[in-house]
Amino acid sequence: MEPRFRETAFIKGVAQVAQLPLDEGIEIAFAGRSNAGKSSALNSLCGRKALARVGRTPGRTQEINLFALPPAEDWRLVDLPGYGYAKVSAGQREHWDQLLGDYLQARRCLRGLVLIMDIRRPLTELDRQLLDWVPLDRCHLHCVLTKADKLSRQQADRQLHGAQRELEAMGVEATLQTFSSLKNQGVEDLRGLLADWLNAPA
Ligand SMILES: Nc1nc2c(ncn2[C@@H]2O[C@H](COP(=O)(O)OP(=O)(O)OP(=O)(O)O)[C@@H](O)[C@H]2O)c(=O)[nH]1
Ligand SMILES: [Mg+2]
Repeated sequence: MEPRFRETAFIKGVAQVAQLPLDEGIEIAFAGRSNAGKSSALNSLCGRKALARVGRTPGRTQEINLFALPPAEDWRLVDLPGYGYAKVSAGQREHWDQLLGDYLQARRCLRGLVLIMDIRRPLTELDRQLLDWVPLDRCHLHCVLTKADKLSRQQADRQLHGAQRELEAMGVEATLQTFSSLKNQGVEDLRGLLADWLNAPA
């Protein structure tokens, strides 16, 4: 089945894993540092201007937001809360970490994680911590280096290869690509990859 990204529709936002829909079907989650460009990437992927909120204030996406992806009844895209925003209380941060960790470790229908990173600083300490939570034995990982429009083609390629080498050194198996929501670059590659994940046998 071909996913119809343009028809993606918001289901709900949850602040607790207990409020998630039944753990069935297939979910593809998007994670990344606050302000990395996660919501923008989701909007580009779905060819929509305002599916996911793009905040000028970092840390806006505070809940797990779920979206239905047709034509399957039970395919979902999941916008996870951004991490690493400094100006929040310790309690709030703890809540987000907990929510993120619980989701990643407990969710059986999680088929793949798309890690959105600013191409100028991929694989920060917090990204590495997140990778520790991802059950890589049963979940694909794809790294999207976004805001590529901020760099020359040559610089972007250098960043991509650097990140690739770092992941290899960490023993983490992942695919990578450059991306720009602003220029709509890499969108078709991302759509193709997610379609493969959705259609692969579990
Ligand atoms: N130049 C450029 N700017 C981008 C790109 N993607 C996002 N931005 C900008 O980066 C800022 C953050 O984008 P968001 O998509 O809201 O980031 P986010 O990761 O969802 O942030 P939180 O929800 O706060 O965690 C916004 O000002 C966007 O306009 C891109 O590809 N190129
Ligand atoms: Mg966001």
